[in-house]
Amino acid sequence: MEGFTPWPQEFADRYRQAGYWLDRTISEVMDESFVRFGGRPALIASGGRVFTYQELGRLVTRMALHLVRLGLRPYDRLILQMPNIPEVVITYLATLKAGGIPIMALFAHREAEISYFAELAEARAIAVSASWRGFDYQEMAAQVQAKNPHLELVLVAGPDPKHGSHSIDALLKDPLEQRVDPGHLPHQDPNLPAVLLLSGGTTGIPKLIPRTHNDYVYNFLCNAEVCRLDEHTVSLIAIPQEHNFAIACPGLKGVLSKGGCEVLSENPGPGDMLELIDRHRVTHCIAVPTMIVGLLNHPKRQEYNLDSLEVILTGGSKLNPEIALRIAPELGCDVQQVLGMAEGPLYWVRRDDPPEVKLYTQGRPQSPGDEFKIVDPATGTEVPPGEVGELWCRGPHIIRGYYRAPEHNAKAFSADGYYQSGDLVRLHPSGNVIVEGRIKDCINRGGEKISAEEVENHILAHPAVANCAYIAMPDPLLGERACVYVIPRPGSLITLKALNDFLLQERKIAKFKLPERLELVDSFPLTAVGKINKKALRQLIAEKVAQGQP
Ligand code: OOB
Repeated sequence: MEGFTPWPQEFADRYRQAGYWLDRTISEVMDESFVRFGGRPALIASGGRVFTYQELGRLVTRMALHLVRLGLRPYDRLILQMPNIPEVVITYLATLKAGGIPIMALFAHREAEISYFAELAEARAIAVSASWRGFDYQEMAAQVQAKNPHLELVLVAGPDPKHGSHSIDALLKDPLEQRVDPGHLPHQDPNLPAVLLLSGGTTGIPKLIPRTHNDYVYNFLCNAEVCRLDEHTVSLIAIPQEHNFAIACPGLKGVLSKGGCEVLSENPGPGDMLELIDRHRVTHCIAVPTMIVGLLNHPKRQEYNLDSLEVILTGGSKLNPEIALRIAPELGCDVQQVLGMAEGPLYWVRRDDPPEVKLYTQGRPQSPGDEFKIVDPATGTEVPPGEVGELWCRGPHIIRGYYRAPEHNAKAFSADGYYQSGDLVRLHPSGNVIVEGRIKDCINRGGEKISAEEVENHILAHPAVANCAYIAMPDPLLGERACVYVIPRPGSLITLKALNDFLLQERKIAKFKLPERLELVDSFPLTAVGKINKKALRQLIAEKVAQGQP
């Protein structure tokens, strides 16, 4: 497939021989579960609606047949963008079953991001929810479609489709499987991309990450083992379902592969999460660290029965040890940290690691087939054990290249195929790694990654801005928030509100990327080679924040 970098044959052979790659598609594995666990609950929606494996399987097949009937062809890309409602699960699995490739957009994305993905991947279809919390996704899809002629098919979760789009509600009520034989649905090649994930953590504009069936099936099966999932697992997903953590680490597919049940929370707030844990006897909760802080500090926490909760799986940003220490005594459950990346690497703490390892490290590779080194980023040579360096990873579920990004791939992967993560880590004597920082130019806002260059390009389009630097400032709750240093054009005035109005209304970017502080300056500190010295700016803003300066 054009734009996709496969694993070299020697590695593919090795991964197959070791039993990591099964040469099965995601749909084959899911279909097996739908039959095997038939009458058991597979999915529970926020409103309490329960889907058994059998029912979910039927709806997925039905929707897949409709997608093919509407013109989706094998390997066509479909942008998926919905909140945590059952339709997101059904449409995701149906796209795979129809032979298409879902692009896992985030619900928070707006026209700028969605248009960019549509263009880059030449998407043929988009599936959105109608309007949600005051934003009209259908209207946005129509705007994206107007600029992207290859985007032919718009599907909308909701009853009243506009602009010639199709209602997912109506499709799910039409039992096409009774008229068309599902046996004729296309079969995909397990060596080719199944899903395109979004990169969170790269330098530069966001990239698309091709995950093949072989790599992604192994990814969730391996995760399900490491996180000890089984038929009794009830897993709460309150982070966006489209995120890698929620869909495959172990996420939806890990849970379904083992016969467990996923509870989908539409709302990521701690009140809803506590209520759902109590009501559905949740055993595994997937959360970013800020959500754990929310659960711990919720004023009505004592009113809920959390006895069923065995473990909180957490990653996306660093878990503060002070918070980690409160989990067992206050929530009565275990915690399992993961350093995860959409590019594939997954470093898990193990449930039987000793307490200090569990609380203070972010884990070790999930698979025996994973290789990693900690290197000096300047030279690419390994640092002595215990010293800080960049984490480089290679393995059966780690990509060899971004989708349609040859120039970036040459920089992000070593000649021998290691993914250069941009994360700074140190090896703990236990063999686990500890995250110490990062060298990639992005902001991690409570697990939501923002590429600095992407937002800077939008900010530079403002007529009052001569130059800018978008950087992280420390925040006690989210870890980091975004701050922008701006050199205004001579004679121009700019305020944070005016800038953010421009970013939202003119540039149409996702709200979580808006800078939360604006610093006006006449010049920037520069590095020896004349680049903006962001490290110096980060130090400057950290001092101001620490001193409480407005
Ligand atoms: C997960 O994936 P992404 O792709 O959204 O973000 C990856 C980046 C990492 O490179 C690292 O900078 C940061 O997020 N990160 C962590 C972390 N887990 C991820 N930083 C510190 N401590 C951690 N535990 O975020 C992701 C993917 C799968 C599972 C879980 C998280």
